[in-house]
Amino acid sequence: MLDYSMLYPLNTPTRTAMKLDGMWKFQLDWDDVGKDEHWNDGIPGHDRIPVPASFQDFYTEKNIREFTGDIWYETEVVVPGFMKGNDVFLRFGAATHRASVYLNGEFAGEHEGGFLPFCIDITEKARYGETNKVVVCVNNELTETNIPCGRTIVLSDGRKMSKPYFDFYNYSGLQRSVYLLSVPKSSIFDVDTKYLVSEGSADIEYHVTVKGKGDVTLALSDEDGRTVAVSEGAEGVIHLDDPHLWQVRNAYLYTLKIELSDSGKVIDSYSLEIGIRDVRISGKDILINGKPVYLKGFGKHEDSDIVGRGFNIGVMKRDFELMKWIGANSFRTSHYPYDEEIYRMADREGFLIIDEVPGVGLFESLVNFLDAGTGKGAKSFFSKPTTPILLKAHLRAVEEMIARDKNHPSVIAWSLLNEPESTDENSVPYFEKLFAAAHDLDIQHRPRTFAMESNSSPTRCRCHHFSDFICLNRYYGWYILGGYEIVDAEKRFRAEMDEWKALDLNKPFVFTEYGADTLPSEHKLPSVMWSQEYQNEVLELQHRVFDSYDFIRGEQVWNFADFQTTEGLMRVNGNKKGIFTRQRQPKDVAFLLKKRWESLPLDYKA
Ligand code: GCB
Repeated sequence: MLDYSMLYPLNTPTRTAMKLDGMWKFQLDWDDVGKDEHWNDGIPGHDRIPVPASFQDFYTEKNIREFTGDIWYETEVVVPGFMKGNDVFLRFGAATHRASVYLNGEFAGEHEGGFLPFCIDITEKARYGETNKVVVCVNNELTETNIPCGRTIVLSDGRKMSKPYFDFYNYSGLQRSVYLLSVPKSSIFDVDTKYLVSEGSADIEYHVTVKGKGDVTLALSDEDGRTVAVSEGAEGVIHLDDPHLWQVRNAYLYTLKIELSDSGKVIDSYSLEIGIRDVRISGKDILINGKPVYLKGFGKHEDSDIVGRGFNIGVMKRDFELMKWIGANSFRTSHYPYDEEIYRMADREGFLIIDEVPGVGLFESLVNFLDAGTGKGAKSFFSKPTTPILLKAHLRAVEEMIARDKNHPSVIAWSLLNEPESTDENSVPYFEKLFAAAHDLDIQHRPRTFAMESNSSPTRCRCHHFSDFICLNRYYGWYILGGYEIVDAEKRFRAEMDEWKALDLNKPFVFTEYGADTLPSEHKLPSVMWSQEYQNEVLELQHRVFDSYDFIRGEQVWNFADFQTTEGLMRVNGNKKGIFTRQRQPKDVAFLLKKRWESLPLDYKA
């Protein structure tokens, strides 16, 4: 079990969550001297930078944008006197990829892994009623012992450089909100919920984990604030007749208010928004509340102008409006868990999420999106001496992701890896442990999967049997047989799908990636690769094939929007496979998708 609570930070009658966002002092550690020179006592310089944000895109100097190493932040916080007697934490939404935290010069804690929250306990170290100095040393170096995988090289002038084994820019820093959090000594530490939906009623099973002691009571209220059920005890089942179910694109959220009391006095209270729904795979069907669902949507990224991967509430709103406009019902959090606000919004809007851990780059290649399709670059990734260390970090991220996201009705599945080298014999024991952990950590036992690249073909992939539904990333007509050869791309694609069909897995298949790079400036008749016309042709080809196989139960196009990557021959200032531009305006293909998705019924092919 994690030693801190992953509950979303809320202000309640017993808890205080103060956002520390704003302009923080900022210093890059060019000469790697920060620790020796005791920057933990206070960082040098006068520069200030917004938190949350990626640090890279504010500056005009390339050396700053490409900086790899220790990135220091500092702020001051008054810890109010009323917090004394409570447990007090600094809660970081994420620090990419690892961080050490100091309070008033003293080391307070650290965390590895760049896309999930962590709490640093400052109860003992805080000066109550006074100003406290918070210093954070974030490090953004990529390694093969942490996810996402990559390496860090040293250039001839001594500078370090990030070499990701994945296709998104290594944005880093404090990219999500930071909170000062005060929680009672005895508190509600965690809650698990599970739903059994039947005709005209539902059972809500709950387990509350308490730190310290107290009596647990619960009250469930509907969207009008009316209490519809109450319960007592840390574990139990709430029965509801005629429940409002949480449905795809038609959400209904109840509020579960949990109180912890001692001798009749409330000592902690926490409210969770829940949606009553169950998720199951049965044969080729993905079932939500027993009804088959066809997934339509996107692989996304957290990525936008200026703030990079920093959470941007305005961009989030725009993205949901565009997804509604185009008729989507789902997305995958490729290739890392997103900011918690995004799941809360998906809960409210009725979108389905395939939640992905940052298990990307487990295929040693600097252009793995290209090499993966050809088999080039495969080097037995899971056979390295460092694999056990990587697995430990990976399992930890799975635990943190599930602890954080398990109560979101929008989250319908866990994706445990993206495009790993699952052709390596040694991938099998690695996958076994990941998939078992995901099963054990989630009382809802949501379906588990991983996204497979082309090299993981029906005959060569050794791990697809672990997946409860199969996710394929395929680029027929782009990396494979693009341009005038597209006619053969369709044949090759159908041949692969026939092989999958012959295996008769009796599982749903979802395309978690397909698409073509497209410059919004390019129109060409007849089409050429990179033109808007060609993007339409590639998607039409893919859709023809999808429509021919009844076991294909979802399509999530790559990508929702153009996004930043490392510079290189294959990327024109980023990946341009967006259906929307990075500024969130439609390319021509958006209208093609809108027409298709608005016409496909939710239970398509069932
Ligand atoms: C993939 C990767 C994704 C890349 C994409 C591409 O297979 O999963 O991260 O961005 O291909 O566009 O090459």
